[in-house]
Amino acid sequence: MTFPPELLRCLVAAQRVTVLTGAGVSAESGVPTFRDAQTGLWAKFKPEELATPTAFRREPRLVWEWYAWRRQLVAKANPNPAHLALVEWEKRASSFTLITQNVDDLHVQAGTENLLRVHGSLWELSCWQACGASTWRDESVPLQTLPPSCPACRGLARPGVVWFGESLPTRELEAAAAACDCDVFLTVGTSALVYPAAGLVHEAKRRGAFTAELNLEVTPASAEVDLAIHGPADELLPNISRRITP
Ligand code: BJW
Ligand code: ZN
Repeated sequence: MTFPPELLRCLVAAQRVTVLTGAGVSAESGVPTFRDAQTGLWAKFKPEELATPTAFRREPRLVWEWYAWRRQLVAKANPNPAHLALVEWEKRASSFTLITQNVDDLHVQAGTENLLRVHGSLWELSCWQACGASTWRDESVPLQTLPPSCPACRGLARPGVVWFGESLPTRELEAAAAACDCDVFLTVGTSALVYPAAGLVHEAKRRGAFTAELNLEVTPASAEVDLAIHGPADELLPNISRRITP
């Protein structure tokens, strides 16, 4: 595998590195990407139509069944070489921020420390009634009751993820925007379709970062970045990481 020398030079010299990941990073771990064709039971639903407050208001049980199915898939998954290469990279970099859109927590499991989960987590729940209870973690598979309820008010609980039309968590979004002030911004395994996360690479470029994309396919970001490399993240990331090790 050959990498453009300009990428390797920039990576070696970079003091501040920011990486944005999407579902493609977890594909090799067996977690379906968001826009993959849904399988079996879910083939007739568009994920974009399930991941909305409107869908949940209309059919909370159906939406919870979809999340329960995904929790059971993710529970069996382990971090792959792409997640692990990012952990190694963080250890060597003077400043490293990983922004992930993934809700599978595989970066947490791999051991990344400076991690911003901008779309939440499949393993967290919150109160749909917003009774004031804070978000809680529930890693049981299967869930004890479906749909689950809020431990404080006994009303309906919701998955602790960010749906279309909802605001991203303020602290994470602000920190992600600050991390656009970097030397290298790498976007990996994301379709670059969902905002505001998809806008971060443009912001980094505007602020002078060298920008690169690693993805199996061409995305709307490909033409904007300084360098687009096509291939699987679980091969590209460990390979890059090895080449920039002193
Ligand atoms: C591989 C690979 C391998 C595969 N190796 N690569 C500006 C312009 C237009 C629209 C908007 C805008 N600003 C906001 C919007 C609206 C909306 C939006 O972006 N819509 C667009 C779709 C048009 N955004 C929102 O609503 C956001 N909220 C917001 O902006 O609030 C502000 C506001 C609030 C109230 C009023 C007014 C304003 C919220 C977005 C939340 C997204 N949530 C989801 C669901 C999370 C929960 C769940 O998982 O169920 O997040 S949607 C879904 O997409 C999920 C993902 O994190 C996200 C991104 O997907 P990702 O990771 O890119 O996955 P895929 O499947 O799309 O792509 C996989 C890629 O991997 C592919 O490219 C493959 O090629 C590649 N690949 N194998 C390398 N081995
Ligand atoms: Zn409640």
